[in-house]
This record gives sequence, structure tokens and C-alpha cells, in this order.
Amino acid sequence: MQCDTLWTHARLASMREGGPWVIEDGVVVARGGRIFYAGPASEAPPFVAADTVDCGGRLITPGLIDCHTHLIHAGDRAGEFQARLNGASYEEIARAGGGIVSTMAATRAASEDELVTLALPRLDALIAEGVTTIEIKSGYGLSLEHELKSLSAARRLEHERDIAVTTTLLAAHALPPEFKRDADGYIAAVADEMIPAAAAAGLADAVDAFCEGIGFTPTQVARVFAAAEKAKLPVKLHAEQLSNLSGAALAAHHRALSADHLEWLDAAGVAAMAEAGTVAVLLPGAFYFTRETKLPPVQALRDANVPIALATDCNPGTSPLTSILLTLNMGATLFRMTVEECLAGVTRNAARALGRGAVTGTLETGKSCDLAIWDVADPAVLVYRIGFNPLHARVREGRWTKSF
Ligand code: DI6
Ligand code: FE
Repeated sequence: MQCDTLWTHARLASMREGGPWVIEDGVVVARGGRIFYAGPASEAPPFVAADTVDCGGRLITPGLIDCHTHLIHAGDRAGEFQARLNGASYEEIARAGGGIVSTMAATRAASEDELVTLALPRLDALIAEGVTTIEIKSGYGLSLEHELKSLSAARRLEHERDIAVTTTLLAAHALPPEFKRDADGYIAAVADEMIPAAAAAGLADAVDAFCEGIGFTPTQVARVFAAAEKAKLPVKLHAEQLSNLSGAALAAHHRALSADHLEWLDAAGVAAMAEAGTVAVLLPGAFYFTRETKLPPVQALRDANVPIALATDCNPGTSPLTSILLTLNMGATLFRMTVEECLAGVTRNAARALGRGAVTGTLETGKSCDLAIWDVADPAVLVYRIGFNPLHARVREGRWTKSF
């Protein structure tokens, strides 16, 4: 078979379910942007490659996936950070009109071009660590015009850089000032106008909401989910971050791709997620930055075989984090996840959380040839180091996009 590129003399962490942890003397062969073969050199089917890259014993993992980000926003909240250091709580700041709503004002004031320009350095930081797929939410526009502008900016990033972008409409993130004391009115606008418009424009791949005391009630979220179902968009949910409103179970009943945060998740929520195949997306950056002490129930999720993903939650208020590698270390140190779980969390399970499990997330024949090639031999080093980036090269759809 005529193929494009052969990466040879590599160690492979294929992240394939049930596969070996590391394949010695592995090869990856790309054809037409997809993986033609990934596995032991000795078992490769016959092929002829136009190009050969000698990896010199380096480790190849699937390209990393950041499956939960709020990359599109203007302004920062360093001042709020300072206030918190001086004793104010996140909830107090939010109730006093700071928090999400202050980022909303800055985001509304920015043009689509400006939003793209502001997001690019954040995206580049993730790309430099081997990220090849990213999910980006709206949620700081909070009106039809500004939510669509945000989604459109997110979509444009896919053309600005060699990366796969999935977009999520998170209009039900916070109550904009125009709807003060009328949350149901705002939810009606989300359900009846924003979701249909985003779907019709092809700007959203999924719909998300913030189910929380300072966000929206389960009843309001159910209305958002019903509109998403009508528009044929899959759903996700910010659930059980600050309190337990049984949001994860609600999401699971709507066959959600993922429920995210989950510090306050209870046994019924775990069981509902297991039953629905909903991925648990854990966000240690937000846990760390808000100095949360309630740990997500990792052991219960493990016991129930709920797939666990890890993501940066990159956002200006609770997780100004643009390092997927630091996220790995935090998953291990803060949540006591194993090295295997951390890496599955930014590859196989992150792909599942985006409904892209058949397309990316493992080194397997037929999947997109998205690779991260590392100047390390042992995958544990990727989780263990703090503030060190051993990426050697990044490959997206078979194209070599970064080398140091
Ligand atoms: N949960 C979070 O941690 C972020 N959004 C959400 O629903 C916080 C967003 C912000 O404070 O700007
Ligand atoms: Fe978030």
C-alpha cells in the first residue's frame, strides 16, 4: 500500500482501550491524513512510505485533547484574583456583579476579530504542548448576537492554526443584566432563539449550561436540553461544581456527552453517568485556583467504570490555565489519578467527551493521524514534571506542524 509518512523507532503509548501500555519498537504510518497502521514494527502490514522520520526511541502519544475550555473571552480578572486574595469569595464576587458578568461586558465590547486575536496566544500555548483537538465554549456573550460572534470566533481558530476545534454553545452560563430577576425569560431566549440560531448557522457542535445556585436550576437546564435535542445537538453540563443539584444525573438522562467539574457528585449521579456512558470531565485547574477542598469522587467513578477526562477549563475567572501538561500533573497530585488515567483523560476519554471517539484520541488504524512526539521515553514523565515541556513535534492529520 502506498502511504505518506512513516514514523519509525518510536515507543508508542497508543492509549487504545485494553491495549499494552507502551509498545517498544513501534511505528506509525500515515495515509491521507489518517493512521494506516500504529503498532509494533514487526507486525506492520506491507506498505511503501514516501517519507520516513526516525524518532530515535522517542515516545509517541495521540495528539492531546483539551475537551473543556472557555478560550474565547476578552479582558482578564486579575483584579478579582487580588480581591479573592484579600478575602472575598468567588460567590460573593459573582453576586456583587463581578465574575462572569464582568467578562461578559469585555467580550461584548470586543469585535470578532479581536476575540480571535485575544484567543490565539492561549491556543498557541496549548498547541506548543501537543494539543491537536480543542473544545471551545461561548458563554461570555450572553445574547444572541454576542454568543454567535463568540462561536464564530472559535470556529475561525481552526483556520488560523492546524488544530481541530469543536464548539459548544454555553449561553446558559450566567444571567445577563438585561434579564435581571427574569432567569426564566433568559432561558426562553436561549431555548427559543439562541440554540436554533446557532444550530441553523452550523456554529455549535454541542450545548452546555451551568447548573448551579449562581447559575441555572435543573428545571431551567432541562428546558435548554430540550431545545438542544430539538436542534439535534448533543449536550454537556457544568454540574456539581459548588453544590449538589443532581445536575449530572439530569445530564445523563439526556444522554449527555459529559458532565463536568463534579466535586459534589453523589452516588446516584455516578450511577446515572455510568448507565448513560456520560464522561466525567474533571477540571483540576479550577479546583486548584479556587482553593476548593471538596474532591471529586474519583474512586466511585473508577468503580462504576465511568470514563474520566481531564481538561484545563481555561477561563478568566476560575481557571486561567493554558497548560494541558500542568493539568495532567494536577490530576495526579490533587485528584490522585494514576498516570494511565491522566493520559487517558487527555486522549481517549477526552475524545469521547466531544463525541469524537471514533475520530481521534488513540493511535489506531483509521483515526486521524494526530500525534504528539515527546523527548521522553516513559509516559509517566509527562505527568510527573511540573512546568517542563518535552514536546519534540506535533503532527495533525499526518502533517508535521511543530518541531523544536
Ligand atoms: N464554571 C466555572 O468554573 C467557570 N464557568 C463555570 O460555569 C467560571 C467562569 C468565570 O468565572 O468566568
Ligand atoms: Fe467551565
